[in-house]
Amino acid sequence: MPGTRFGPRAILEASRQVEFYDEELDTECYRIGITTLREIEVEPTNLAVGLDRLEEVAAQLVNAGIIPFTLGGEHSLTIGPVRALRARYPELSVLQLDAHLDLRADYQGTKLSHASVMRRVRELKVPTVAVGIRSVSREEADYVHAERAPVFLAREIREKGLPVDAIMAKLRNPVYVTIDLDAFDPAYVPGVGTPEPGGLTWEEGLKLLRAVCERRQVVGCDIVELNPIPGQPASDFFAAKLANKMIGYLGLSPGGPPGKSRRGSHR
Ligand SMILES: [Mn+2]
Repeated sequence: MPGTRFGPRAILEASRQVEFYDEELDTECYRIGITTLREIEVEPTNLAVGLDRLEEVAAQLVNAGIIPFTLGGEHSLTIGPVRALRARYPELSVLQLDAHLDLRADYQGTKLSHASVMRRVRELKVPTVAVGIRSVSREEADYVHAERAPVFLAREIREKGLPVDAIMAKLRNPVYVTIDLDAFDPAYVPGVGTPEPGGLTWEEGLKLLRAVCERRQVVGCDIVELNPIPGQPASDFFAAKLANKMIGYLGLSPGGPPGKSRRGSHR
């Protein structure tokens, strides 16, 4: 379903309804220090230029000690900030929450497709760890097998619970977190480009995101693939609240937010 270009605006609109105070963290998440940049204009006919621009902006933020947090938009955008962070952190790895592996060599005639973004990330020698997967092509299955890429299937998480320690063991430091909203069950987030049944719960997602922020330095993240459904704001609000939660968890990262001393009030 097309329409993810309306995602970022819908998240910002919905964010007005999110409580500042977070009962889990006993803090107002924004106090970590946040600012919202203007939308980056991307010509649909020239995605490569838009991604270069996004990389450029992310690099400026990273050099200024700021964590780039990108709202999408198509999952293809992830390559921009990851390129910028890879240049700064050679040990970077990526935690991917997603229904799909996005590991195709190319898709519909382009290498910059949302369906091949993680393949592009791995070509930068950045290891990726995929969680929530439940839709895989034969090509991707073969690739995962050959590359021994770590994949945590949604079905196994449903049966045995979320293996937080096993997931964390696959991640180096620092970490970039990419959240494709279709990782979550469409019962929670029906407004995505490609809804797939059998996804993660809200609680599982938060548990994993908190764990990665507590145990690794998270240097960048994104929330992508929101495709707002007019008159049905649940998905938009889900994404906005998730962004707020993630901002709160970033304050738990070892060393805290870059450029600032760690706040002592977190539990
Ligand atoms: Mn994806």
